[in-house]
Amino acid sequence: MTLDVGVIGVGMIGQEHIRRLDGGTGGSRVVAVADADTDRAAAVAGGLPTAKALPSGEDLIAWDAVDAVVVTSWGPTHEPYVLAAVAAGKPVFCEKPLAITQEACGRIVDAEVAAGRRLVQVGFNRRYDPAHRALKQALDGGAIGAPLLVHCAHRNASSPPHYTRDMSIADTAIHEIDELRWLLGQEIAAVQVLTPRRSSRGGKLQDPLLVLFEMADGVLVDVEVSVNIHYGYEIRCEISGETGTVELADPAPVTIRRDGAAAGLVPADWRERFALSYDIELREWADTAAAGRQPLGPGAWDGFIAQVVSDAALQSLHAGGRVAIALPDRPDLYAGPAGP
Ligand code: ISE
Repeated sequence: MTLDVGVIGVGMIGQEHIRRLDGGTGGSRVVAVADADTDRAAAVAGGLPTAKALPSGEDLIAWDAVDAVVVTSWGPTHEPYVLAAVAAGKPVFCEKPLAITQEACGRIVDAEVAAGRRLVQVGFNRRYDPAHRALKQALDGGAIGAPLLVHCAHRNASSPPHYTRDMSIADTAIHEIDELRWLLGQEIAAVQVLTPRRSSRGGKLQDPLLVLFEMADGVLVDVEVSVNIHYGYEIRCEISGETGTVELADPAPVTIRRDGAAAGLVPADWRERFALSYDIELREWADTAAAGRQPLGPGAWDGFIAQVVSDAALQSLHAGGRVAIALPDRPDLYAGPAGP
């Protein structure tokens, strides 16, 4: 079966996902697009062999020709579109964050529980990055014994003009929040955000940040969040265990030796570093949806928990101090092992 997909939001990541989903080796195609910028939606549709531009996201979700929905629109619009897709009984892939408040995420969880089946997948793509999967495989395989400490760095070369202080947590570190739950198989019990000396390159931003997470089993995690580090885009993660350490290898595919130096290339941005993870993520999502199966990846509950932890981190950023995190019981609909 060919999965006919509708994409809401045809900005940069939306157009990238369209290229991943339309034709190619997979069994999906894009038959509808919608965007607040209707001219841009028409232009994108015009460049696709089988796509129409619909007047709104709601119209796209309601159109019978759309089997499944991708939401890559502006964050505050995620909730209504995801709720509409769930109400329509259509699988929906929503780029992170699931919604911009934990209350909105909770409404999506409630809607899925009421529907009695999982339809929502959230775009926490690191679970699909081969390097992160190898990291988890080594840890789960007992290569270093029980994990004790984790050291992470999330480094952007620069931040866009619309980037705010809170986005360092809600838009950037939210990846580590989901990744740690998946990697360690534990919930985050507390968080504290420390504010070191500011980079002169960060303008009014508090940049960098140091985020300290306490996992439920006692593992401690430190995450450097630097969003104007200039040299490139780099994601680091090292796990220190009872008998050794395991860490993400340097991303450089090559090392250049010249002028008395040896240097590995560093990706310019997250699109370059994680292109393959997005390919794997969208392909698995589309194949699973086409087969009529529930999504295997991070779902609405993961999106909700990430938002709860993100809000706690923001509380620490704003008011200082350690913030304990109390999580509600997980609905039975979301029981079972964390996704890939
Ligand atoms: C962006 O939205 C992402 O998802 C990237 O992975 C992250 O590194 C970047 O900081 C975010 O703005």
